[in-house]
Amino acid sequence: MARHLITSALPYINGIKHLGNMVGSMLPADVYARFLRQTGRETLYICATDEHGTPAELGAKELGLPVDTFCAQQHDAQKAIYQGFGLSFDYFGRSSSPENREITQHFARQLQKNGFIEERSIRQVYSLADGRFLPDRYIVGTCPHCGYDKARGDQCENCTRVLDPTDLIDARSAISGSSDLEVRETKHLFLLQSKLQGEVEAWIDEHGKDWPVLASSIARKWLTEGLNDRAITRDLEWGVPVPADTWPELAAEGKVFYVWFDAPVEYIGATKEWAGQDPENRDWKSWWFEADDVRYTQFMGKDNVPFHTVMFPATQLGTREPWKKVDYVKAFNWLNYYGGKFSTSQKRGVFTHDALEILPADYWRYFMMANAPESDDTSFTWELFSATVNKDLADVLGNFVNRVLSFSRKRFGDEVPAGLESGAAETDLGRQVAELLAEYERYMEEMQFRKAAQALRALWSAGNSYLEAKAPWLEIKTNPEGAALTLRTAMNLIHLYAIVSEPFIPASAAAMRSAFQLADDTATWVTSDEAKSLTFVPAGTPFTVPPVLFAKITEDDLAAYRERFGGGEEAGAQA
Ligand code: B3M
Ligand code: ZN
Repeated sequence: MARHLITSALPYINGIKHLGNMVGSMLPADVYARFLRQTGRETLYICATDEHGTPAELGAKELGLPVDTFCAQQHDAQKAIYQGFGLSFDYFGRSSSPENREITQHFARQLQKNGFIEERSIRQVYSLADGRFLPDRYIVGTCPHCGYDKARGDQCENCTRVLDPTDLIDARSAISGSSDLEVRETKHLFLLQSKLQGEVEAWIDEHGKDWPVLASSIARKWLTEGLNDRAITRDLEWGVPVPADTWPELAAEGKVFYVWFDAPVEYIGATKEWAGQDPENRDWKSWWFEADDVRYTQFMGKDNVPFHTVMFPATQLGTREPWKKVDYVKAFNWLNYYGGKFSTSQKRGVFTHDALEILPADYWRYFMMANAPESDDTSFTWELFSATVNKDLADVLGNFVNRVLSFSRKRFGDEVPAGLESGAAETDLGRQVAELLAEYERYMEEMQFRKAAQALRALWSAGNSYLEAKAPWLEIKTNPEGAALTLRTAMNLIHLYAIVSEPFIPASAAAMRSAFQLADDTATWVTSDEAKSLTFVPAGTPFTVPPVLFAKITEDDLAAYRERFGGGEEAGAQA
């Protein structure tokens, strides 16, 4: 059986991420990783902070901190938030680690040895006001392709095109705002991607066949436009240094690798960091080198697709070593805020630390996955968020759990009641549950998360319909044994929900599961037999009634959130 390697795009170190970042990378990766583990697949989920490059230097500058201190603090802050969201990384590393430095330098040496790196003199933007070169994000201006006026020197976040700082129209320094710029000569390393174009094309032809359209179309667009040789070094303080054994002159000038050169390598670097914590039992290389038994799935927003489907594979191919390449690229569109963009720089939208301060992680996890921007951009609005929470989580699931357990305790005490043998209604319910579960599993297997969330919700609804039809609160008057059967069956559903809902709402799932003091409750998934018979939790099992699982969001809450974060009109006007 294949081992599963999962990575989600590495969040940049500068600043707390917003919900749009979360839903496009880490959260779906976590949901999938949890599902794979629960269904018995060996799984390694790796992520890390992406720490190099201009964003880190600019972020540190803003706070007046040395860049390494800044990164250490930001890493800890992000890590705590992801823990709060229940993200089940096997390891959350740092691209500034010695492991990543070593592997990145190894990659560069291999590429050099194989003739894919060349030293070139180039003309670079130099800011007289700032007394330095302005690579990548140190320079902003208007995108020559789409006209977006806040395009950065390395990429236009509006049209996702990769740019060169000299492409920008009306360029200015991001540090001082000065447009007193001139172009100067300096030497840099170039990755000769043009030489690898054919190989990358062949690789995508073979391996990209079953990728979602979003990923494969972006990859193809890039290839059609032609792979350009790209500078992979920068004049920055903070980064993986160019190794002196191979390029003494550039190393002496203090050049470092471009952040997008070392960031994907950190997937491997972080795996090595993980292994270093328990060297007897963990082998990083077996996941990455000649790892034919590994199925590797990447999660990312659409702006990151070119780097993962074209540039990094080109780098890997160019090493002429058997590094594991991605098998499946799950890409996401944008989650918008009222139709406008979430924006870190403009601090618009809901940020992950604020989200956790307001409500428990499961509310956000469920909402985001149920509305994941898979086939199109989707929008976060407070109205949709509260409607989803109130309906799906509070009414459909939470209310079912609470109603069943408290009613049963009131009428039959602290143990699951015995009552009649299952009848026709239970057989029907079992069949329906087994079908929905199979559907849910299929969508999860295919990483169709919105559909999976719908199937999960349908499973929860099936319980409600059963309960409404049997109406144990009436049944108890004329047929107490029948009511006991209904409640016992409903409690079995709760236990089943606890297991299968875990990928989406892990904390609530744990609360539901621990309601039952079952002697041997180690099952990680539900078999179809268990789903059909709904007798896994036997009569006599002690149970407790957990506190309300999901509180409803009131009109007052809603007003307060709109006030605090800005509602529709304001965001729409800015968009
Ligand atoms: N840090 C870009 C981003 O946060 C970048 C991803 C790196 S993945 C190797 O959008
Ligand atoms: Zn553009």
